[in-house]
Amino acid sequence: MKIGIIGPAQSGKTSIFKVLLQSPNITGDIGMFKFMDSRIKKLSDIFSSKKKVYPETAFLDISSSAGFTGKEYSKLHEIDLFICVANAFFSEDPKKDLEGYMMDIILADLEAIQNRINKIEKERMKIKTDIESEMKLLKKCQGSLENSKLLRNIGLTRDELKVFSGFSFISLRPIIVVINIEEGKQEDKIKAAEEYCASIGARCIRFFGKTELELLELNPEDQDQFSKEMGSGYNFRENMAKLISKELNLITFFTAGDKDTTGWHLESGLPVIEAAGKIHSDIKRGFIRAEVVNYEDFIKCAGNMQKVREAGLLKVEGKEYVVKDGDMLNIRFNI
Ligand SMILES: Nc1nc2c(ncn2[C@@H]2O[C@H](COP(=O)(O)OP(=O)(O)OP(=O)(O)O)[C@@H](O)[C@H]2O)c(=O)[nH]1
Ligand SMILES: [Mg+2]
Repeated sequence: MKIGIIGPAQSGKTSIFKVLLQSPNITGDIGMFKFMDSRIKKLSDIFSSKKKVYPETAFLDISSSAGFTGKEYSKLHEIDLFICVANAFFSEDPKKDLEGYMMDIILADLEAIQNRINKIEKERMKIKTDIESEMKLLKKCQGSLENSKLLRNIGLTRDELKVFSGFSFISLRPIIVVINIEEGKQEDKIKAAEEYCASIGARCIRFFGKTELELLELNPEDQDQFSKEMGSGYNFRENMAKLISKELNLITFFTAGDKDTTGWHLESGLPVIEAAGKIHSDIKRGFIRAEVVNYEDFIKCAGNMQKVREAGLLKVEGKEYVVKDGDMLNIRFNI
């Protein structure tokens, strides 16, 4: 899984990259993002775990400020989700900037569609796949893009999406907009940008770029203090992690013990046998049963397994059980 940071020039892409990776001095354009999850810290305290392990994903700082040329565009194929940064600390009109940038995305996708249409028309005889239905779909998408609609908002079916699996259309991927702001500034402009995001179906989040960058140089306690000052609920990295999980349809399950507490990502809706496979292929192969308690129930029982059992909240499940967000798994296996 890969996430790419895009956005207009000087909007704060690299700043966000540094903050999300907690690396003020990072020089390259790729790094691993840890999905901060306060539940992991809590569990690790309860279990006196020696190590805390967060789910991770690769992040790319993409310098796309000059638009998307053919070569850059094809590189985007590997990106699962885009984070688009809007400058609201300096720009006169962040909403207009965003609209302009979305237009760049739409134009890049239109060009890719046009190229595919041209190719099909030129090589009609040589192409073995069902070109008529692909052509129909391409024309439908072309029309939507010409009406400034992002492809992800036009209700493509699962089968239609399959046809496009080999393409890089940017507007088909989820986009989270980060509005880079400074305290007490431009509230009306920020609101306008947020309303625009809602109108295109993109979730957005506020980011105090300058302050966050300064905080990066401080120690974790000072960072926590800042989060508290910003009011409950402001924790950029954790909120970002939640938004990304939502957009990518990921849940987090946990394994916890004295060695480590680990958070694992799993696609929502999958059975516990797949979760077992994430932990280790041997555990999947030798799966017998899973003992499951959800984090919320565990905490309600004061983190005491005995109480969890007495309250009947420890479930024994077979391999078909669909894992829920926050499930703590203890998988019995035999190989
Ligand atoms: N005042 C203020 N400055 C910021 C903020 N965020 C970023 N900057 C500054 O704006 C400049 C650009 O930030 P970057 O993070 O490098 O932006 P970028 O989008 O990566 O820029 P390019 O890669 O050149 O397109 C830097 O000098 C930052 O220090 C902010 O929230 N407030
Ligand atoms: Mg940059």
